[in-house]
Amino acid sequence: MFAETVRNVAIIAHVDHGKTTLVDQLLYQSGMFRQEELEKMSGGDHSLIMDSNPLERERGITILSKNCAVQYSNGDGRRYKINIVDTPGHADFGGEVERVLKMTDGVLLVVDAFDGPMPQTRFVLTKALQHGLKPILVVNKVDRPDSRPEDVVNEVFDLFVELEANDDSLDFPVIYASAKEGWATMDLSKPNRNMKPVYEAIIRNIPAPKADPDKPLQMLVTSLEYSDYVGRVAVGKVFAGKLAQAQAITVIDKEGNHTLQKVVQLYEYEGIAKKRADEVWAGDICAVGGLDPVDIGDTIACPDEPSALPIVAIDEPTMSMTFQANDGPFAGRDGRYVTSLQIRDRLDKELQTNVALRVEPGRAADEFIVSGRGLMHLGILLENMRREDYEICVGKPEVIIRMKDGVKQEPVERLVIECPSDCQNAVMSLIGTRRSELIKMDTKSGAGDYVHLEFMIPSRGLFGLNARILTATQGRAIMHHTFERYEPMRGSIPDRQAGVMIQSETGSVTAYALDALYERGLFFVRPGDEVYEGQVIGEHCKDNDIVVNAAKAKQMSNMRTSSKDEAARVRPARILSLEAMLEYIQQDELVEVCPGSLRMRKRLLKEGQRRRAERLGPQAVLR
Ligand SMILES: Nc1nc2c(ncn2[C@@H]2O[C@H](COP(=O)(O)OP(=O)(O)OP(=O)(O)O)[C@@H](O)[C@H]2O)c(=O)[nH]1
Ligand SMILES: [Mg+2]
Repeated sequence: MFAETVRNVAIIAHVDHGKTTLVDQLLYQSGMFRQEELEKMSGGDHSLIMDSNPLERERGITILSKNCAVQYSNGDGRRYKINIVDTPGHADFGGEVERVLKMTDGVLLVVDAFDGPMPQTRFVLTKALQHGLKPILVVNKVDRPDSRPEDVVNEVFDLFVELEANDDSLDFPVIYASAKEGWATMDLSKPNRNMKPVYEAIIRNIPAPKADPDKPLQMLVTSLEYSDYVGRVAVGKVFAGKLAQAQAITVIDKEGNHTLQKVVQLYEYEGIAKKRADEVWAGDICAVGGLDPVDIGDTIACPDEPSALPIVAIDEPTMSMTFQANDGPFAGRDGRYVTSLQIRDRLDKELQTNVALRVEPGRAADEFIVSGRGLMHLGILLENMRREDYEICVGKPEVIIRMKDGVKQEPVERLVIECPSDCQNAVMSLIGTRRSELIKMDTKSGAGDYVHLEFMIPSRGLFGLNARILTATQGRAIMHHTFERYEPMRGSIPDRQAGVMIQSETGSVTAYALDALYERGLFFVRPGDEVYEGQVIGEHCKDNDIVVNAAKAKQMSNMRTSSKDEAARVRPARILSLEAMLEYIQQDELVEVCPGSLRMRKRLLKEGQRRRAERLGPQAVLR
């Protein structure tokens, strides 16, 4: 039977533990491609093949989960098709991981041989166990000089026990690998030169899909892609029956509505590409183009005997922010699409495939409330819009509060911080003010004097924390957090403590002016930068906002004085990333996101307006 020669496997892990590098190696070593082809696909600059979109390459992270497939012949002469799903490791995309797991029958749980299990390892493993998926542990990066593979295996085992895995799962096979160097072994004392043990372990340990080709067609849509030619492309596994090109099908949505449609394009995966297929059999993963309507969680069924598969839960957003047209004085200088109508169209298009995103009208006509799974999720959308020549102003991200049984609830996250033990006090005092509780404190075995701290903390408490922890520990601490659950609202958490410096007039920043303001604080701008009235140009060293003029030119005089401009004291500007800016701003401020620039500004640009708003109360400040 066809399904017996198919394996569907997802690669899951905490961020950066090497999932995509591993998938790339599995593609490289499958023998399906010539070396030049692979080099071309990776963009020729040592990028990962599977991180194919420009933002993924720039940031070195996976944003979208992706399918690929390799052929593998094992010793018994059978040829297998292994469908591999690479998943994103960042916590904001956890919901996507959970969904794509529905396509698979097993997982490779990749864990860094130094880090050991981290918060997202726990999250994705919980989901895999809940779905009854067979795990294989891949201890990756064993080439690292500080690697501690045996300890890591024990830690993962403890995690399985803590998550109440059954005996069968507890018996997980272990592979030691260096995805980067392209080798894997089941036994560290027996070095190996290729990835063969990984293919073999998949075929041996991951069950063939339970799929009956003789039953009526059922395919579950687990992700969506978008093509300019055919619109939405539905991706998922065929659980029963088979699908053929041009076949009539019934799409059953989550409410149980049926629509009769036709398969316009049918694809299966081959390598990293989608290949046109005449037929796709139960057990395989495929993509269907030309359906409308179609959505995640829908079942594609046979019109004669349509029956729906269990629905796929979609994560509710936990964070929202307002998007509005750029109404600052530099609007339209940089981007091509600036009107609120253009922004709305772009958001509508995003909603086609970005399933965890919500868009609602805002308080004002040109304002939208955009909600998502976290700062990274919304930040990536903004980054993509910048690249496509949009200009947008966005407000301070807010966590989404829910009411449950008459009680206000807020998102709470599991936060892990690892740092040398001499930093521990600094970390604890920063976290202490943020309504968190310490749930675990360990020394990290086999890793010098590192400590491992785990907290539960309201998502609100995470704003701006990363930057402060890095400063307090001179960059020696690492921190990761993952959404855990909604809990009754905890007390207030201090806002940004410092005030800001607000520019008083439009102009170009001078070294002379920065020198005169040297004692006042830090600057986000450099000499020569164009600034405008109402722009936030620096951080005040005190807790109140002040209006300054960083564009003040030196008075011209005939006399040569001691050349102060040449000796101007200018500290290096503090250049914040988009996400750092979003964490930095307060409610009366906006981040202006343009293709070539990022600025922070007051919502109300004129000092008079701000004063009036202050008198009338905070609501007036929010227009
Ligand atoms: N030393 C070493 N580094 C590795 C190994 N595998 C991956 N890396 C490095 O780890 C970093 C992250 O690798 P990725 O493959 O992008 O990790 P990922 O798990 O796909 O990351 P996300 O998709 O963003 O969650 C890259 O800099 C890799 O070069 C390995 O076996 N050894
Ligand atoms: Mg990746």
